[in-house]
Amino acid sequence: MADTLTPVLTDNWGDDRSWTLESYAARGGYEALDKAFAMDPDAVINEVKESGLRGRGGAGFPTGMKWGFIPQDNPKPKYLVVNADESEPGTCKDIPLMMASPHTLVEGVIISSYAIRANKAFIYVRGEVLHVIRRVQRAVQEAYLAGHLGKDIHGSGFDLDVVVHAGAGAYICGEETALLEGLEGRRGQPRLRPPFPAVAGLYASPTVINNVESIASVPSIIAHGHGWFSSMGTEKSKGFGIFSLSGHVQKPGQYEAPLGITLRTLIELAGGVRDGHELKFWTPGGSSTPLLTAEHLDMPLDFEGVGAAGSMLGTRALQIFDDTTCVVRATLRWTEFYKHESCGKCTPCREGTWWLVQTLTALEKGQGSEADLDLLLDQCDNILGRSFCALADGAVSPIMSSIKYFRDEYVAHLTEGGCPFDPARSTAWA
Ligand code: L3W
Repeated sequence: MADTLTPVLTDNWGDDRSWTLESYAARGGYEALDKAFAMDPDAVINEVKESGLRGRGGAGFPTGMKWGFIPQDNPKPKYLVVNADESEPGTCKDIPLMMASPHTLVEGVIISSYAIRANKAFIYVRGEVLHVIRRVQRAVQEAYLAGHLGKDIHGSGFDLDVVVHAGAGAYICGEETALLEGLEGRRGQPRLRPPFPAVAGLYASPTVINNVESIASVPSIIAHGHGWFSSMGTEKSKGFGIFSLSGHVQKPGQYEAPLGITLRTLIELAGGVRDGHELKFWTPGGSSTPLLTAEHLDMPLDFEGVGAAGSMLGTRALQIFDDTTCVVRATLRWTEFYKHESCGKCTPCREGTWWLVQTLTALEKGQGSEADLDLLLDQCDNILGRSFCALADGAVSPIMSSIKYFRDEYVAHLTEGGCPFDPARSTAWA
């Protein structure tokens, strides 16, 4: 069983003071950087392209291809921005990674900036997690003092400055263009795309924005070669990823494994579902990815496998719910989150998420009729694909999928005039 895990990013998490430069260097930290500096920047981009690494922030866009979009004939400065605004409900991989091994991220930032010829990089960290911001800042400071950042790094002639930026605690700033607005000092609201940030991003300059885990994967790819990385995973979803199991499993936590592993295996590794209970539903990549059920336990957790089941791999935030959970109540909780976090820029999302909460609240209380279920689906239909960014698409995901798989449970709320789950037994009521 143990060999189903592939600890690379998580390998040093148990080390004594793993977050220090001393500890990171003792394991060969910053050696991949010299290997990268010995290569032409385009060769580094090519190595990442060949590895098959796809964005680990949810969308799975090919990382090397994104780097290749940066127009090198554009005289403007180029920027690298790390999206460390992890806020998707259930997603808990980037924050532990930055806490346990911030230097993996910093080394990845330097190699990635070198590849795209950026001399300034920003790490945009979610505002609420002060302890993480301090830890990353400290690692950046250590890297400067050791000559891994600043002018003429390792005698390569390459200069890089890194700024750790604290967000102000808005979920929307995980959306890349809203993040850029925030970084430029404006209210975090998404921009129209195209132009994509690769062409006109931060200060209208070519900008690569990647998730923490994507950037942190780069040093290992450079150190071991693209063939090593692409030998793991599946045909179109290469490599490994951090799967975060939360909720009703015996041992919640981060499990690093090749893409394509199944939830059945991961739940076994996590000690199983709580004693005496069974899996009822789960999210493959946080609450923005449609819910799945026990019938999907053996589906490969890669971009294609989860997509074929009508959901998305997303951030691999596997939230596990057992048979004590009321799916209607869980869905209402998520919907309230999206309503609260809607930035208000576009009407379908601003007004739509409000209406979703009204309709769902009534249904959860057992008020109304079955026609309200169809009204709810109609509201979803009027939001899906009609909003400015993916936030509202995410908001309708748990609703549409929970009705698809658990319509009977919604109806039971109506016929019983309230939640059929015993509040004392259901952790969803806590
Ligand atoms: C240049 C083109 N660049 C696409 C780039 C684009 C972006 C990346 C992916 O949303 C998803 C969302 C969440 N030229 C390009 C191009 N790009 N075409 O590729 O773009 P896209 O639009 O496919 O996705 P996105 O806007 O990055 C991300 C889902 O991930 N998600 C994420 C949740 C996590 C958080 C959080 O915790 N902060 O938000 C979970 O499933 O719903 O669908 O870089 O520029 N022609």
